[in-house]
Amino acid sequence: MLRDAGTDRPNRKSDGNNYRRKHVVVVGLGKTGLALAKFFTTRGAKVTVSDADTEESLRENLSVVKELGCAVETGGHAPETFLSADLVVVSPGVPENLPVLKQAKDSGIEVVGELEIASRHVSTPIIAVTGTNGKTTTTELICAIMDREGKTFFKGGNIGTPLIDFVNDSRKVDYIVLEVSSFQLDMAPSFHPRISVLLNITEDHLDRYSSLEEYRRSKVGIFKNQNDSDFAVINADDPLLPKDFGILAHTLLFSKENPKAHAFLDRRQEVMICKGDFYKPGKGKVGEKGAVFSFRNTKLVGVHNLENMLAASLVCFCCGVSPRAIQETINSFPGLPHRLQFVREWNKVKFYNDSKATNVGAVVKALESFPGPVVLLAGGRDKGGSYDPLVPLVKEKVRALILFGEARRRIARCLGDLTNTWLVKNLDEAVRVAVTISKPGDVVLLSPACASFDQYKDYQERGLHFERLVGSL
Ligand code: UMA
Repeated sequence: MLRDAGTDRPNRKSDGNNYRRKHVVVVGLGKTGLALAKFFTTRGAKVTVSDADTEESLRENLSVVKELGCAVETGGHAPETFLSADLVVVSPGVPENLPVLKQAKDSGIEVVGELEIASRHVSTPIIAVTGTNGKTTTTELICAIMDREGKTFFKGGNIGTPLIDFVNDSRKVDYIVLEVSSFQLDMAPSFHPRISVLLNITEDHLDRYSSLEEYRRSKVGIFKNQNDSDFAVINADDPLLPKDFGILAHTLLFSKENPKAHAFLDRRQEVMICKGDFYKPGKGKVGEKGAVFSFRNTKLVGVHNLENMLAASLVCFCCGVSPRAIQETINSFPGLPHRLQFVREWNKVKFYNDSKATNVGAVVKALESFPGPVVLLAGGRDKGGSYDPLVPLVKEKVRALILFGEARRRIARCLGDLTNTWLVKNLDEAVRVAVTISKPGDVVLLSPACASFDQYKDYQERGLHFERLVGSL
C-alpha cells in the first residue's frame, strides 16, 4: 500500500523538535534560504542566514528573515559563523567546495542541502526526475497526467518551489513530484524517492564538476538509497546511463530503439507501447499490463520531447494511472516556454525559441528535431564543456551559424569552419543577421548551448528578448 499522504512525519535522523535552540546556519538567501529560515525558526532554532551578496541587492529577502528573528551576515561567509553552528544547510546554488563548508565539515558539523532536510520530514511518496535535459518537461508532464487522473500532488524542487516550502505548508497530497538537479542530489545523502527517473546524461556544469564522470556519479546518486520496493526509470538508449549497475530498485527501461523495453517509442507507427510486469510503489507487482498510446496528435516538437513523454507515461502507468488520463495528456500538453517553442513564421522562415538549451546536449536534441536547413543562433556564457558533439549536425543541417556573447570565439574555434559563421556581440545583432541571410523554408533557431548570465538575468529573460526581436520584424 502507498503510505498515507502527509507531511512533517519525520522518518530518519531527526524529529520535528530537535532543532530547538540549535544554531542553524542557512547559506544563500534566495527562494530556498527564505523557506529554510521559516522552517527552522518555527521549530525554535537560532538561525543565521549567510549570503555572499551585498545587503543592498538582498534587501527584500533580508527584511523577511529579520522579521522571523534570524541573524544575518552579508557580503561573504565568515568562518566563525560556520564554526559556531550545530547544523549548516546550503541552498542548491552554493558550491559544495566552498572553503567555509569544508572547514565546518572538518570540525564535525553536519553540512547538508535543503533537499536533505526537507525529505527527512515527508512521508508522502516522492517521484524524483533528474537528467541533463528534459527534467522540467517530464516533471510537468507527470503532474499534468496526475492532475487529469484526479490525483493531488506537490510539484517542486529545481523547477521552482523548494520541497521545504511544502513541509512548511503541511499540505496532504497523493504524490510529491520533484525536479532534482545534481547540485541538490550532491548534498542530500539520505534522499530516498519511491520512483527515480534518470532521463539522460550529457556534458553540463563542468564549471562546477571536475569531469563528466564526476557529474555522472552525481546524477546516478538519485538511486543510492532505493531498495527493491522502489522504482528506477531509466533511458535504455543513453550510453552514459547506468542501466542496472548496482541499482537495487526495480528497473523500468524506456527506449526509442529497443521494442523489448518496458516503454517503447515506435516512431514509424507514431505510438508508445508500455508493457511488462507492472508494480505499484510500495504495493509490489500489480500484474502484467500493457497499453498503446498514440502520439499522432501531440503538440510537442522534437524526438527528445517524445522521450520525455515516454518517461512520464511509464512513471504514471507504473503508479496505476489510467491509460485514458495518459492519452488525453499526450494529446493536449502544450509544451513549455523557451524549450523549442515556435515563435512565428515571417517571410516563410520559422523562428524557434530554445533559450533553455544551456548545454550542448540540448542543442543536439534541438537540431535533431528539424530536417534542416537551420540558421543557428548560439552563445552566451561558456560552461567549460566541449562543442564537438555538434560537429556532425552542424555539417549536416546548419546553413549558417551566428555566434554571440562571451563564448562566441570559443564556439567558433570548434565549429566556425564547418559552415558560414558570423560573430556578433549580442542577440539584437544575431537576429538582424539571421533575417538578412535566411531563405524561405529555413528554421531560425535560438539554441544557445551556453548559460545566459553574461548578458541576462536568466534564460527566460534571454528567450523573451528573442521573442520580442522576432515579434517586431
Ligand atoms: N550564494 C552565496 N554563496 C555562494 C553562492 C551563492 O551566498 O557561494 C547566494 C547568492 O548570493 C544568492 C543565493 O545564494 O543570494 C541563491 O541561492 P540559489 O542559487 O540556490 O537560489 P534559489 O533562489 O534558492 O534557487 C534554487 C535553485 N537554484 C540553483 O540551483 C542555482 C533553483 O534552480 C530552484 O528552482 C530553487 O532553488 C528551488 O528549489 C534554478 C537553477 O538555475 C532554476 N537550477 C540549475 C539548472 O537548472 O541548471 C541547477
